[in-house]
Amino acid sequence: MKLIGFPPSPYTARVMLFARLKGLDLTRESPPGGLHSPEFKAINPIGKIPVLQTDDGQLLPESSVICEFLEELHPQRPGLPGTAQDKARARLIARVYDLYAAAHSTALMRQVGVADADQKARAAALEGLAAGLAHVERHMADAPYAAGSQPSLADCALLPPMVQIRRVAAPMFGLADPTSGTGRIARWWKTMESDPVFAEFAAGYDKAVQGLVEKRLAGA
Ligand SMILES: N[C@@H](CCC(=O)N[C@@H](CS)C(=O)NCC(=O)O)C(=O)O
Repeated sequence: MKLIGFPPSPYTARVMLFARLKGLDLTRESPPGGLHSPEFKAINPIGKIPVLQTDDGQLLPESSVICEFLEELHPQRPGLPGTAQDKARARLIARVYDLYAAAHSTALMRQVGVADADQKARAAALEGLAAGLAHVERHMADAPYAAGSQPSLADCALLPPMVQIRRVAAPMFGLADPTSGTGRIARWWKTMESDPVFAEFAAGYDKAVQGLVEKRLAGA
């Protein structure tokens, strides 16, 4: 199995981290011909990464669906632990982030390196992102992991965007950093920093995000 995606993509990172949490060997490859190429359009006509390619050649887009597929294949491994309620909470955190916060974070990422960026759109994205994160926070467990006492899909969904926010929305655009202070996201972030698997992944992903930011600032 391989995952088609780019390292700075938070959705690609979600799947790579979930696979790591489950102890699965998943290699990543860039979209053949590039993201906007006819080759990649044949793989995913929606034109989005990531896409999972199974060993028998099946193609599966959408990061949450890919994670659920890996979970179905290996339910005995870590990923979605606990009761039905625990699993629902993990899924809900990922879903709420995707539905109510993700688009705003993407909008801000797209403004990096844009000299005449739309200030109204930026303000709306900052407001929307803060509101979306507050919704996420309301559904999080008190500690230590996002959905409870064990790591789950929820941590894998939240870690990449939070790394992005710490690099872009907070320092560059003035969003109140959700990982500092006393809120649930801040307490959860401390767990991410002290858990070797998540901390190592966050460091690597941060480098990928930093690389993208530098490229955009340089106008590439
Ligand atoms: N809902 C999708 C979102 C994927 C997504 O938006 N991927 C971005 C990269 S982070 C992408 O492929 N963007 C390319 C484009 O919009 O042209 C998922 O969860 O996989």
